[in-house]
Formats: sequence, structure tokens, C-alpha cells
Amino acid sequence: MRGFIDETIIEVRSGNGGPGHVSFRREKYVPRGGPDGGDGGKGGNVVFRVKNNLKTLSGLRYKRFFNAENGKRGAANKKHGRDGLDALIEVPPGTIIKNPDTDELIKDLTELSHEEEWVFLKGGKGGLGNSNFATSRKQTPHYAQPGLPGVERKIKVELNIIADIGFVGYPNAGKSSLLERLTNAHPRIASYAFTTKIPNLGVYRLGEQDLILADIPGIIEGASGGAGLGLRFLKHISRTRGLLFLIDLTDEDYLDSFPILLNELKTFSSELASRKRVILGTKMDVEGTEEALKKLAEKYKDEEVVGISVFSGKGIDGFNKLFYSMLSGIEENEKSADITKSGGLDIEEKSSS
Ligand SMILES: Nc1nc2c(ncn2[C@@H]2O[C@H](COP(=O)(O)OP(=O)(O)OP(=O)(O)O)[C@@H](O)[C@H]2O)c(=O)[nH]1
Ligand SMILES: [Mg+2]
Repeated sequence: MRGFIDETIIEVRSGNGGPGHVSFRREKYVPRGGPDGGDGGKGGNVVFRVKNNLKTLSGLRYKRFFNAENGKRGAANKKHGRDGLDALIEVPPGTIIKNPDTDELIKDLTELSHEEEWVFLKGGKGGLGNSNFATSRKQTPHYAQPGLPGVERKIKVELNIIADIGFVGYPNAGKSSLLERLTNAHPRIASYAFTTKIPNLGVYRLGEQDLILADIPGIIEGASGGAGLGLRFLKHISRTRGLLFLIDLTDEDYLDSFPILLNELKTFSSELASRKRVILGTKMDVEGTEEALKKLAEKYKDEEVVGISVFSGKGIDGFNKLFYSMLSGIEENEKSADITKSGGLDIEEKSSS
């Protein structure tokens, strides 16, 4: 995933109404029964439903057409045709629907909460069967109405992606490497500082839900006061729900960087510094890091400290558990509505790359 805006174009169609039916009652000793053709069923609607466990539009990406079912024809005996099934399109909170040609807003689904639905296109009405048209003058009508046609539209579906977990650390700590290891993202990785200049996002599949991980540029001492690149992006992590502090165990001052990083966050926003967090000691494949990790864990007894290596794979399997524990309790506290409504990472940042 490159940018912060996920978008895709799809074509949707509501169902045609089913045609009304033409038939006449047939009974013993009644040579010419009255008209008994039933009405056609209604065409299915095109419906959007918001699902909190979705975080991207990947569910729409590989399916371009969403067609509701047509209503069924009416039948004899005034039997009503079955209504067509809706085309149900499930999207994450914060999804926006636009006209793909003019970019005009059609609907901002940010207003909807979990499981709420919005009917975009109504299906066509079913036609009336001939049983509706008998009059005293015309007792055997041989016509019924056709159903009304459905509606077809091409639309652009857009989503501001909001990160769930932010990676914080000095330059070169291994943040981008970890993102690449855990997700589908392919950020630039290099052995010099400030390789990452704008945040990279990746999707981590956690059971039924997608977690968006954000790798942000390295933060250095004085970031909150304007030093380095990290500052510009501190505002991005301010929307994340949990933070991973990456500390390079091969770094000389690995024992001191955590409070410095935390202090930068605090200076920027005290609320940020109180987010759920885990300290990751990185590059555990390098000699001497076992010892370093121990010292780190001893020094910050109140923190959760975990050792990992992207190279050897150490600790990588533990991320499922780690993310579950970071998110537990968060879901209920933060009504996801205010997270989604605060918008995502700015597209303006994307174009500055
Ligand atoms: N030995 C070892 N090196 C690693 C590991 N993970 C990353 N590195 C190396 O550390 C260097 C920095 O990695 P990046 O992922 O670019 O670090 P970053 O934190 O994103 O750096 P900035 O974008 O500059 O803030 C690269 O040379 C990586 O190959 C690891 O698990 N073990
Ligand atoms: Mg990086």
C-alpha cells in the first residue's frame, strides 16, 4: 500500500422489478374464471453496510460489479413474485462515495456506525399482474405491467486510512524492516538514518480484522521542538491506538532512548504518551543483544519489553498475541466513531514524497 487514501471504482446496479403475470382462474364448472395474475417482485436494492472490523477497501478491489437481483415474475392465483436480493456492499467506517468523473460527493458514510446500512439505489418496482386490471367493463384483461428497471451507476469508493498501531523509534531502529516483515508493505530500508521520509502503512491480518500498522520517520531528541522529520508525523501517530517503541539493541545508547522518545511524545501530547505501548528490542540476531535486552527489561520494569529480529524471525510469531493484548480494552474505550471521524493521514503528505 503506497498512499494513505484507499480508493477503487466499482459499478453497481439495482434489480429490475419482476413483471406482472397474466393468467385466469381455472376452476371446475367455471369456464371463464377471472384474471388472477400476481404482481412481480421488487428488484433488489444496492445497499452499503459499515463494518468496524474492516480497515481497507481490499474487499472491493477484486470485484468490480455489484448487481442486485431482479424481482421475480408474478404467478397465477395472485401469487406475488419474490423480491430480488439486495447487493450488499460491506465497507469500513469512514468510507466516502463519489462520482468518479466529477469527484462530487455522493455520500459520506462516516455518519454511519457499525452495522448501519444505507440504501444507495432502490430496485425497480414490480409490475402489477392482470388481476389488478379487471373492471366491470373489461373482465378479462390480457395485460399486466412490466416491472420498472433498476438503476446502474459507476462510483468511486474512497477511504482515509487510519493507523491502529504506530512504530516509534530512533532512525535506523528497524521500523521499516519490521513493517515489511509483518505486512504487505514494501517500504525503503537502508542502513542510514532518515530513510523513511513519510509514513508507510501496511495491513496486518489479525483474525477477523485488519490492523493498519504505521511506520513513521525516525524520531530524535528535540523532535517535538522541531528537530528532524519525526515531528511532522507525530500528528499521524496521534491517531493511532497503540504504539510500538523500537529500540536498536546494537545502539550504544539503547538504554537511554526510551525515555527520550517518550518525552518527545509527551511534549507533543500527554495523551499520546499514555497510549498502550510495548517496547521492542530489535536486531536480536546480533551478538550480545540477549544481554542488552535483559538490561533494558530490568531498567524499564513497568513496561512490556520484547526482543525481536527481523533477520532471524525471532519474536515475529508473537505479534498476534501482542496486538490482541494491545487492542484489548481499547475497542470499548475508544468508540471507534471518533477515530474514524478524525480522518486519516493527509493526502497532502503523500504528494510531498
Ligand atoms: N541485524 C539486523 N539488522 C536489521 C534488522 N532489522 C533491520 N535491520 C537493519 O537496520 C537498518 C535500518 O533499518 P530500517 O528498517 O530502514 O530502519 P528504520 O527504523 O525504518 O530507519 P529510518 O527510516 O531511518 O527511521 C537496515 O540496514 C536494516 O537492514 C534485524 O532484525 N537485524
Ligand atoms: Mg524507515
